[in-house]
Amino acid sequence: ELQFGPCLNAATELLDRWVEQGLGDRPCVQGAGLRWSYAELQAEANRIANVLVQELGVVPGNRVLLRGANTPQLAACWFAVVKAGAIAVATMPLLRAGELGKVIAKAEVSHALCDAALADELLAAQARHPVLRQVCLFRSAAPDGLEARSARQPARFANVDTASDDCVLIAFTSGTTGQPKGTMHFHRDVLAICRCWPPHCLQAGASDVFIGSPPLAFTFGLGGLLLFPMSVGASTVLLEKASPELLLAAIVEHRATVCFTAPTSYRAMAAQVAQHDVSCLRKCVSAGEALPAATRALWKQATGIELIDGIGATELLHIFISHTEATAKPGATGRPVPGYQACILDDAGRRLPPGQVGRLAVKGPTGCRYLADERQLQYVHDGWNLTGDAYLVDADGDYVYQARTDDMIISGGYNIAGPEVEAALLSHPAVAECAVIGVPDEERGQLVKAFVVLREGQGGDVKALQDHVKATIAPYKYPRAIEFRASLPRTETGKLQRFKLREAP
Ligand code: 3UK
Repeated sequence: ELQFGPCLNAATELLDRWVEQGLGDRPCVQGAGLRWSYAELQAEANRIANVLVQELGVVPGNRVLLRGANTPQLAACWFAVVKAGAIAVATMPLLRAGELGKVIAKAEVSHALCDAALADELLAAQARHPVLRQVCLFRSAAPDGLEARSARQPARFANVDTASDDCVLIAFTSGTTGQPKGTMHFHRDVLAICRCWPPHCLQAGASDVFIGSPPLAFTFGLGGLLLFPMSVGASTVLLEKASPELLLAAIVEHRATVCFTAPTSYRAMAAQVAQHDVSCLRKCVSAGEALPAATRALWKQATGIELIDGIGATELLHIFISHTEATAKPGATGRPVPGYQACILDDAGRRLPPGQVGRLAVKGPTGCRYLADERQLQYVHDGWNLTGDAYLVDADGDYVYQARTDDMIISGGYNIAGPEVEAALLSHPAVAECAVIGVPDEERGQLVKAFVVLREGQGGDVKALQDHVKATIAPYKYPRAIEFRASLPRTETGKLQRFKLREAP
């Protein structure tokens, strides 16, 4: 007898289900001056899906590029693409024409839905990549804009009957080094991440209000600010701009209960939180880069809340190793999330015992499929994904982050993890932000160098900072060079761009 995989469309599960159950009036998504219920988001997504299929000629499997700040309209476009059985190709708002062109070429993008405010760079990319046939602008008053087109379409749409292992999303890695890599995710992956980490760490319900800074183009934001809230019938606040100041004000304004942002944003918010009533917050999630113990302590002191740290990756869609609040331990990321396995390997691929630093490998329901073959062959073996991170497992079985594998510093024969030196520096009261890299050195091979942003009103005393590091971690790790800066280069996702500091003269 022939066996067929189950048919399912992620939009049916996450969006239409609530309306069918008679819960369509519940608040779903707000932002950009709009407040939509589940039924309203469904109607918008259905109209846009009709535009895609009837007017723009999208067929199942087409790659549709999405570009815009976090808004309810962008969320509606995302669901419209999913409903139409097409593949969303999410792009970060700050990408320029050159970078967008690479995405268009690598993912073979045929259509795009783009916020009118961000049209220029995309149209410039389209001029050089005619494979992109159709660009339709949203949040636009133009007669051929998405709003004018969708207003003519019915609010009903029969979701394309996709299979659970049809591709639904191509996400590009943020690329802290080198070229962005495209990774494919299936309908079932989108649902799997809602069933693995959130029930374990958030225990969210319909009354929760989610908020945060990561763009929906970054899978940290897609999960935390759209999929996770919708999987439990909660509501979400999408912010077009989410600097620490704006995020803090929005938490208070919307009485948000669950917050997603990066460690640097928690540090900046902690410094200002005293003037705000954030007693509404129930869960605060940190990801994107390592959470230093000093940042955990800072946030706890300022708000009483224990941060939930989790490591995720574009390749695996969302968080795969994390603590719960109850098991949080300063300096450790945590344990594999239910559904995932992890281990530490040496360079030859052999498992290492606890205490030894090696390469992190992860296996789970959302394993990686790169668009590029070489990458797949190099980084994925038997369903085990090499994340590019150096980790160790401590005596309690907790996974402890060291550095990106390419960021390990070798100085005077010692392996030194820059983030460990950063964590030590951050525990000094004068330090607001810092980055530690290895710079070429004739005598030691590499020299540990720190770039430090001082807290307001603090003077830069190199010797005092060096002594503080020597007293906090093994003295040989102390930064022999310290340079003070007004700010540090970061990606849109809050990650330090250490390569920019290495390249700088
Ligand atoms: C680093 C962390 C230590 C780590 C992401 C949550 O960051 C995400 O995806 P990216 O593809 O980068 C992945 C890399 O970022 N990293 C992320 N979180 C942590 N390092 N502690 C952490 N808590 O090097 C990892 O390999 O941009 C994060 C959910 C979804 C995501 N895509």
